[in-house]
Amino acid sequence: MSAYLEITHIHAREILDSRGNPTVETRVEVRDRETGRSYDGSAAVPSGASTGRFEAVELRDGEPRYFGLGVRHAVKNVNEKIAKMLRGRNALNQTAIDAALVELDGTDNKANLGANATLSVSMAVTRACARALNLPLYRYLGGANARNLPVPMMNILNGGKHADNTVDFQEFMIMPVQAENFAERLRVCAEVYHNLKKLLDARGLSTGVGDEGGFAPNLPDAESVFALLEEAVNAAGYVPGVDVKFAMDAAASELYNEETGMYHFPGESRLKGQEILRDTSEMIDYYERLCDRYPICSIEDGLSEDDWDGWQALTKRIGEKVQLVGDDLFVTNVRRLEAGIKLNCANAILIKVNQIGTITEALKAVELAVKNGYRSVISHRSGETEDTLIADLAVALNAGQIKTGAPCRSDRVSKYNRLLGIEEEILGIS
Ligand code: 2PG
Ligand code: MG
Repeated sequence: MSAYLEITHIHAREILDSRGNPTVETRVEVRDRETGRSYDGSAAVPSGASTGRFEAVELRDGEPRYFGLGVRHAVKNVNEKIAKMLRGRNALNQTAIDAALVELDGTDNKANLGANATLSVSMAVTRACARALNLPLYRYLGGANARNLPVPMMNILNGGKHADNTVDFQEFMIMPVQAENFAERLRVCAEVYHNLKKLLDARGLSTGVGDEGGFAPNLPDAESVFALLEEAVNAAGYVPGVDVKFAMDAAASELYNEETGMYHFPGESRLKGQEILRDTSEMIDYYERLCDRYPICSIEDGLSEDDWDGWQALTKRIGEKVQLVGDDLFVTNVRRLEAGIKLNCANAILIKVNQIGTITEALKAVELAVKNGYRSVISHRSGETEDTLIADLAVALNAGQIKTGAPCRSDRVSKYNRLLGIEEEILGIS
């Protein structure tokens, strides 16, 4: 193995994500000092819509082009400040590279350089190293022990900020918990997805899709969604609760209103013709009822990102039976996760690399979670690119679960297809 992969060139550019908004793509070139050969790695950064308040800053230009969403400043930060600092450094020392990015930024939340700038470099450095060492990314990142293909947490019905329908909770997901390998898990999910489409069509409901490729019909509430999902699972020839379990992301910070201290359900209110509000304890009761009625094994962001007391109560009430995932609550941030662990809030963390801005910091969050018996779910953002790094990351960390949307739209399917390839490699059949 080469001891020194010298960073020789870094170049970023502005590209588009799956919603047609700008994002950063970076290419890093390294030179093996022993052989003199050069290698490169590129990476593109995703972008959220239901962004947590405590996430690292995604630097946007705020200029008229692209309605303020341009990323030319972030690109410039990569091409000038970051490139200058990292040229000559050893790309194999990911920890030192990422620490240097954090230091150069100098803020708590990457507000200076932008987490989109730092992450694109951090990811591209990882990729360049894997290429240079002729290793698949999951093997480079996870070593000899990387072996577990994740169970998809597949979002087949979109709501909240990811669609224009009346469904207030953001994501309704299926988990093929019985299928024996990844290819079979993917097949089960895709079959349920197609059956759901037929059911919607038969009822005259929309089969248009939301940002993550799941359908986005107008349905009145979570019960009606889960009832429909059960039908789709049955129609596909599987048994709900045995072959397929359900998961949801309430993205409750988006529903919470600080002035009223209540969770507002605008879509449900519209379809039911009366204002529907729930306070924290009503939300907890609601989840308990949903979990009693439907085979729900995981709830993400059931309460808002500031409601630590509520999270404690929710965890106490149903945490033994149900995976409770902190997304906006933890924002892939070790400090927030530490606080949550102390308070006994949630029992799992969603890992989104762009919430924190470097690979090393995301790995540290997973490490802390594992140490404390919290599970990790590796996740995409609602705005994605063709970059498939999270598929490799899920295998590298043996995380066991991945959230990367519906089997629809290449920005989502590319991750599933990458996992199919990884599975064959690991089984030695490619
Ligand atoms: C979430 C994500 C991804 P966004 O809330 O978990 O599904 O959505 O990227 O919009 O934050
Ligand atoms: Mg979420």
